[in-house]
Amino acid sequence: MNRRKFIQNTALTGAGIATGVAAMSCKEVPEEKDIAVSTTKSISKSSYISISTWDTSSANNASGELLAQGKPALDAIIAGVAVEEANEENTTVGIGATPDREGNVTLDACVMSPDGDYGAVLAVENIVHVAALARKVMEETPHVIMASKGAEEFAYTQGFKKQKLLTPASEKAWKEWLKTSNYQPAINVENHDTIGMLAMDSSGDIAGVCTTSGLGYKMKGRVGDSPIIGSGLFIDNEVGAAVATGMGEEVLKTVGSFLVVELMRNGMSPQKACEEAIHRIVKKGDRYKDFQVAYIAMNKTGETGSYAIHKGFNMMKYQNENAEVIISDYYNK
Ligand code: SD4
Repeated sequence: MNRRKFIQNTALTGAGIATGVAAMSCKEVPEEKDIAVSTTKSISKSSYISISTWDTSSANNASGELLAQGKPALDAIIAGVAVEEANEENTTVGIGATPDREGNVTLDACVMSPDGDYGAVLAVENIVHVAALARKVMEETPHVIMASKGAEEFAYTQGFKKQKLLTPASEKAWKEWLKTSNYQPAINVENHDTIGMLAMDSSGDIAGVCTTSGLGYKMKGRVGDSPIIGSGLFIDNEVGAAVATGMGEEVLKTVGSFLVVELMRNGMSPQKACEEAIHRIVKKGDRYKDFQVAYIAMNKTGETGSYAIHKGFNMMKYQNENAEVIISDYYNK
């Protein structure tokens, strides 16, 4: 048990960033090539850490670099995920995201601050930076969730610009999809790249964010776990934080991120807590074979963990000017 296998770790200079792949298995794993994941290190008070879901290193490094400058976790994560929200190539976040089956790009996001505040926007159209908008809901309104047209109108009052989110590429892909209209979210494909990001700043305060367009070709009006407190994201600054990605319906039914944080409160490591939350889903029956769910988590001492149902999930980690790609361990071996 707890066998550690170091695969590769390459330090880059200049930008002060290193990229590497660290690997560790937390259970008996038959195949060396499948061994994965998770680093656990203690963090000192003056240290900081940012982690994010999937291959979102530009976003996570942007957050990490702000933390390195002493910026608060909340500012770092909102600026971090904004990098991907503005990236047209990412088809599950912000501009260029995959639309619903009627061709509307609708975005969901939420944020939690170290003092336990929460803000979210659901099914918003025409606004790229919905994580920043969720923060505005948290800080500038008496509410915690705003949806659809109301959220969009609120955005304009806060100075957000109206922007078309359906790009020529995402429109072309949607028109292609319409030929079959086959709704079958594929593991690690249509679920890929929603960003959940968690950060602890040099004061030891934790904040988190989740931003997504949800599942590609979803039904009009569908909202997943990502903007919902306790499911897509949960922070308790006394304990730690967790964020989810993948099939939101399943995360919602197990209130996954809250579960991970509560398990950490009861003494589990972030790694074990992510594993247990995945087990709650897979033990319901065989349907897990057709969808992906993954969690990442951190606790107050700077330990991190990640776990997925299926192979192919990564966590980005930036700590003390060192950026790593963590290949996540997974259930379905
Ligand atoms: C959702 N959980 O809307 C999101 C999708 C996702 O990576 O995370 N994709 O269900």
